[in-house]
Amino acid sequence: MLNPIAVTPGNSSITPIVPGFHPDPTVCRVGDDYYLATSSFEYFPAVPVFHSTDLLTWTQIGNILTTREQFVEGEGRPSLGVWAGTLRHRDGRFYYITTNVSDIDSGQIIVTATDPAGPWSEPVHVRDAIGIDPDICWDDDGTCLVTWHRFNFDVGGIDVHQAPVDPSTGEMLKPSYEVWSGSGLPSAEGPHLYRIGEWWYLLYAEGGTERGHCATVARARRPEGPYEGCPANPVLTRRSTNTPVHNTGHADLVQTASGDWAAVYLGVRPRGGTPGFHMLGRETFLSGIDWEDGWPVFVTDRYTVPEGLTGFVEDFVDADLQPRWVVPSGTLDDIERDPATGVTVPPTRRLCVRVRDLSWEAIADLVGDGSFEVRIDPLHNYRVDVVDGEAVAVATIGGREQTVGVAALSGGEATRVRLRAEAPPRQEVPLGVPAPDLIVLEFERADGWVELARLDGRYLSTEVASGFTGRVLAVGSDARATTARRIEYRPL
Ligand code: 6LW
Repeated sequence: MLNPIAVTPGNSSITPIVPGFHPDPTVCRVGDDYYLATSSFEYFPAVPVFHSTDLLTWTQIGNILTTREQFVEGEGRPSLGVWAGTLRHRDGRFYYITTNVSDIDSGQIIVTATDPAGPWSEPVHVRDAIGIDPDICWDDDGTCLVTWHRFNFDVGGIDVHQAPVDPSTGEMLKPSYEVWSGSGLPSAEGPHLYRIGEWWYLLYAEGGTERGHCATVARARRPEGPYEGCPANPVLTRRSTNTPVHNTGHADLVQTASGDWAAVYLGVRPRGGTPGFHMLGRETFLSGIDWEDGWPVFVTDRYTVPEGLTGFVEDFVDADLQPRWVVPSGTLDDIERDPATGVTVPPTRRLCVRVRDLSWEAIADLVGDGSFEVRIDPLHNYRVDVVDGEAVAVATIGGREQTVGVAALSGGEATRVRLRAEAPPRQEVPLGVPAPDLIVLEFERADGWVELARLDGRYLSTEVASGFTGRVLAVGSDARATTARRIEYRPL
């Protein structure tokens, strides 16, 4: 049976608060204001940062790592780059700590700012902390503690390590020590440490970031341990449950201004049968938190999340690009903007924006020749090339490129290209595994819209392409410069 669950739109257990690929969320509160940051992998500027006053509606206010000193590009492979981090506020200053997996030997990166919209400081490196998913926290005496998922090259294992660190230099003040090795599931990672009442809590992820993902918790009287695991572990998981959101885990707690507790966590929305395909990467969800016997209890359906706030129209007339625009390699410096003609992306480059909905359409007004595509990575994408008087639909799957539709343009200076993801027709008796969605590639001619191709969306999913990211829309191509004077995106 397909999708047997009756879902209530807007329930926080099924509707993300930050849709589109925004995994590993980390959150902090300052007075009545909440700030949230997520991983961004190869994309630059890196680490989108959001603001909210109610935990439900989030506005992107910038990106944290906006220079190539803060985020060294390295080899720039898909899904490397910036992984999970921690955002905290202390004594009037925001701290953000993360790992650049493309530059793993530089250890953990700490940047600080007084305004989370930026600018953020030059990076400080904790060079002796090799591993991923760092947390930053302060002991009762003000000592800064960094806790991370250590790569133990000697035994090939992994564990959660901690060290006191001078955050202004990155120097470790004493050798690191193991604090926990998890509840026994694979990959104890994504640790966050909190001082709550008489306890120190370690909330972390386990089970790997796929269908077995979960959040687990341990507590101790001192930050270095010894820790005891929660008897109810895992405290958050959708393993083996038939719900529309899967892979839930990697959570971060926040106390609300009114004294309640909540958590942000990641999850995916697969479609197309069971176990299905997820196209948008891992997204950020919100949960209520209750406390029972001194342990956090996730109440994932506590909140009603508003939907449909993802659409935008971009005409590129502002001096600065909106923070939603990113590039998978290089910088934004050679992306030209002219209020009269729009944005021009040179050959081999892409200007990208995350897709944030399960069903959507996007229209790019291309001036002259150019390309508009939806991609999950360079080897998996569908695009329309406008070239030499024709519109050409091209599908690239596993790096193999094929032309799947061609039609003549009707002339004129600009061509509107439309990409759309729509739910496939319901199959009462599915034969084989149904498509998660259909991608329709179209362009506009004097006599109306022309459909070039209608393609199975599974090939632009994480289950096929692998990796940690999700779909983006991209302007630009390897072959030619693309000028776009307007891009419009809306959920369907
Ligand atoms: C993240 C780590 C993980 O740093 O995925 O599978 C990484 N585990 O917790 C990238 O999101």
